[in-house]
Amino acid sequence: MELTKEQFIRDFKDQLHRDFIVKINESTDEERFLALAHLIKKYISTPWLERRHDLVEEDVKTAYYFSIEFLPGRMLETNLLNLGILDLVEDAFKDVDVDFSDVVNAEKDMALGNGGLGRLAAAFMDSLATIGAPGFGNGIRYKYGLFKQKIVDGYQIELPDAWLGTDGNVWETKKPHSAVEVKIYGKVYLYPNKEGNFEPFYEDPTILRAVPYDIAQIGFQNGVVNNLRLWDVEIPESEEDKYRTIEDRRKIEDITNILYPDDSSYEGKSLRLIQEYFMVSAGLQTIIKNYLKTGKDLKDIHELVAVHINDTHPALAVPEFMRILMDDYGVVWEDAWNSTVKVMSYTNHTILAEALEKWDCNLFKEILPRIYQIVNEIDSRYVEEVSGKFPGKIIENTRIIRNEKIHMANLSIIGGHSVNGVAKLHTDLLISDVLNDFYQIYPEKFNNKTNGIIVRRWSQISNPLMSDEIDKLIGKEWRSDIHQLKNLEKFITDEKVLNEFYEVKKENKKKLAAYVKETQGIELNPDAIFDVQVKRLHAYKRQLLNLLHIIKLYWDIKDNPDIDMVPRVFIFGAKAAPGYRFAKSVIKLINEVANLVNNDESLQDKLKVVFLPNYNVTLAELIIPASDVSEQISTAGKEASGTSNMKFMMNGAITLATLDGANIEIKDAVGDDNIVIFGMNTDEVYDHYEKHDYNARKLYEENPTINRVVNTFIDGTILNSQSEGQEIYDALIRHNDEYFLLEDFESYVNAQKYINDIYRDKIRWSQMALNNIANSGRFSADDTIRLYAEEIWNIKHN
Ligand code: GL7
Repeated sequence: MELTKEQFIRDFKDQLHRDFIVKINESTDEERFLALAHLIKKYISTPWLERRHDLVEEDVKTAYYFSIEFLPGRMLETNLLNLGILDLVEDAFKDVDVDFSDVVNAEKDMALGNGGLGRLAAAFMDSLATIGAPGFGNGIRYKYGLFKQKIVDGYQIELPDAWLGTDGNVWETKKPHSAVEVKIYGKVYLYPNKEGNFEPFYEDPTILRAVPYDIAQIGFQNGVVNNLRLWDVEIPESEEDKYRTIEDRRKIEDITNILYPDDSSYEGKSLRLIQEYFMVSAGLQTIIKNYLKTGKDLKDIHELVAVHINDTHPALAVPEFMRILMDDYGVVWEDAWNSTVKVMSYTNHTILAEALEKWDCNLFKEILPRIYQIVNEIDSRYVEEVSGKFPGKIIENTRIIRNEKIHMANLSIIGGHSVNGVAKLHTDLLISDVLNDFYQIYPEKFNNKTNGIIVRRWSQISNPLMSDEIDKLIGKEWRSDIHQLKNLEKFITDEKVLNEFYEVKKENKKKLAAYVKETQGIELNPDAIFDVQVKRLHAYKRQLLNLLHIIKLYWDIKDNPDIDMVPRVFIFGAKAAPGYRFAKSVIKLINEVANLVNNDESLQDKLKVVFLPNYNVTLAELIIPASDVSEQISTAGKEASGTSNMKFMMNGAITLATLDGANIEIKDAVGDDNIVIFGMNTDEVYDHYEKHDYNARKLYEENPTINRVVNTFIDGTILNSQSEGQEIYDALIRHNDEYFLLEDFESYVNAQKYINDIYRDKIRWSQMALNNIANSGRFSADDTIRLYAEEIWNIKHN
């Protein structure tokens, strides 16, 4: 946008005066942040306001991304960058003597998501606006975001994240006039009407008022502003009499109170099902109303509307869309179904069995009586359609209702025209294994869309030093055209350049070290290798394998204090789902091993272990630029894609990885010499499953290193963690090590030795790092979303 620094300073002062009746030099950082955010909203209000009107008026097909999670983190810098005024504002703040980073830090992290899945949804919002595509988000305005993690005595403690405070979210705008009603519970009777259709009659339903809050999604320097709509629940005025006690009211308010804190697993809680229906129903009602403003026939709605089901949580979009078309607008089943399938598309984000949503029929019927009828009908019609054409077993396996459960993935696949996985390997596994039965029926529905990241956030915003260095070498165009990063390859043998990148990394390490010193009191040596594993804590992600290796190093140094190794700092950040016992035990043990190692002077600082509490997007922005090694060590076949792996590579960290998820594509991008791969591949893992021949105890008994490392958990070396140590020992030895840590252990140790060796060769290491940066452009979410736009939604973009 066109704006001079002087004008901005005037606008900003005005805003501060008006909002807080305060002069700039007397204002607090929070006031400055809020005023700046208000000013940004003012700057974008016109394009934001016009966006939907324009789309409706010009009959432009629009995609709606339905997701139960959106995890944007902080939005101030991204918004300024996308408006094209980040530098200008930083500069202006210097002129008026305000520390810009303090203002940035006054913003709370918007954490309406658990991890990769939610972060991806937020990234796609940015990318949709950036490629100028008409794509809007639809989700829930949780009062409490993902819990805040504190570590007390080594244990995870969860604290509520009351991110809205008393004044709400500064980026949002409440739209009460766009509220809609959503019905749950009660009984539904169907009466035949004159046209021979059935009309539902609701007896004693609970009526909810869904109120939207809109958040602008600003495209990167292109004048486009899309919308993310988050729904909050209220009690409708007409129903007030029913809710006299605080407790009664709370039952309703609870619906949008909390984000379920489970990542890659789910609990069959009725409140969650209500959340899913609530956001889906409110979103679809609004979409259909908007569509009708075009004056077109409802049976052609698929020509102007695409709805994306991000994982199965919004899968109720299929029967709800049917319900609205039939019950509210009188469309006949066949036409409604024809549109529904063309409108809906679905992304699968995991193959873990425990994450596949299945709702108990009785619970489902009680909460969503009308939707239950429709799902039943979809199921019977599906069986009718495919019977005789496919073996009975395949039909049985793909039905929506089976064993008194509603299978949400099946509903999403049958009710949509597209199913995609999130990395090549993941999609291959869906096709060949997890969803193979469906693949036989609908091969044309399957496609891959490898995840991507907002490269701008993970370079320009979180790593300004590296970004400036890149500018010096290849100019600034890469900031808007990420594929130009490839031009960095020219410098791959330029020792001066390599040294400069090395120094940039070191500066970022010092910054992180200062944070660690301040918050944890642990001193880190910036010349050590910063070896980082930050992600949700999950057995399949194998933080425990990392810890086994740390314990091995501990014993190596104890045995041989003169051991020649590059000092190593292991950094962890990880939240565990509050009910996930094993994960919490791993956190406790990481912290106790950290205590052991960091307080043992005989290790002479060769080894340090840091667990950084409350890992979130904001912390990631500090950690990732400071990382040398990116740990992506999941059991092959388990991590659908991963996205932090992409963020690390683009910041010049070397990926230490199994051949899992998008790691494989990172390897393709950088070449075998610029990544360190270890462990079993997916075929080898599957082979064990088939043959049932894995024997962890044998490895434990026969390999003296493994034996010693595993025994460390139970022999009293690690203090204050007897029961957790025993639990881990049991998981590995008595329960046969479900994720094959012991089988991959040696290969991992060797890979780590290799890392140690190449790190000594500063030039070689820096070449690897630069190669990673140069080839990271292909993981831009802008490109990913372009493929969604073209191949799934059929919407236009720039
Ligand atoms: C996830 C996958 O585990 C992760 O590998 C992937 O990158 C992400 C986005 O596609 O989706 N699936 C899932 O259920 N969660 C994820 O983060 C919570």
